[in-house]
Amino acid sequence: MKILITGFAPFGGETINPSWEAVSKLPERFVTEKGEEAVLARYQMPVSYDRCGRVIRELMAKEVPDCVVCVGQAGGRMAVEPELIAVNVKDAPSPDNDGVEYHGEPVVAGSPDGRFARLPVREMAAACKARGIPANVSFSAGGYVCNCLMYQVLDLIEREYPDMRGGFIHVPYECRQAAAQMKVNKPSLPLSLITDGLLTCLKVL
Ligand code: PCA
Repeated sequence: MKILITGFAPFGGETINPSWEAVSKLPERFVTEKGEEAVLARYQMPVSYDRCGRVIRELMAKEVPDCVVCVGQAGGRMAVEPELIAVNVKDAPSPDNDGVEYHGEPVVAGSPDGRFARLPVREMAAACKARGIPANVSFSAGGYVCNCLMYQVLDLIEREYPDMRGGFIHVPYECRQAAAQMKVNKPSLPLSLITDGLLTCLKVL
């Protein structure tokens, strides 16, 4: 099984993004719970509403994976969170890394309001918890670039790659980020645990 996995570049004044830190530390090959050999193709995504869709479309065409798993930082969350659904809206108070803001525009005009992940999100969260890693199924990926990317992956799968699976996992700050922001008491997990959580999710595939 080939898995295309992405993490994001840093944004919002951070110098690291735990999604990319963790994705880049995942082993390139591993065996899933079902005993299947899995190989990863890893890429960093730009924090850009307008560019992320083009980049993922090119990567999906180039790699033709069995499964696409995109990962992003959700500062303030406390657990590894597979996302259940992406919504067809771009809406966030902050600009992306290109300085672009959206306030209510659709991700893909004319497409459905929401698209469900094509990943075993409940099994992923349960497998993490069984290993002692905080995890939950999340019911909202937000309205910023992560949701925008997730929606486009699922829209592409629906239209062009019916046999592909795909979805999104949000991860909390890692401890280095929380240490740098101690004034605001943000929750965080050690990078090793975030990486282990992602691998645990992937092994459920
Ligand atoms: N998190 C942001 C975008 C990039 C990232 O890592 C989000 O949750 O939308």
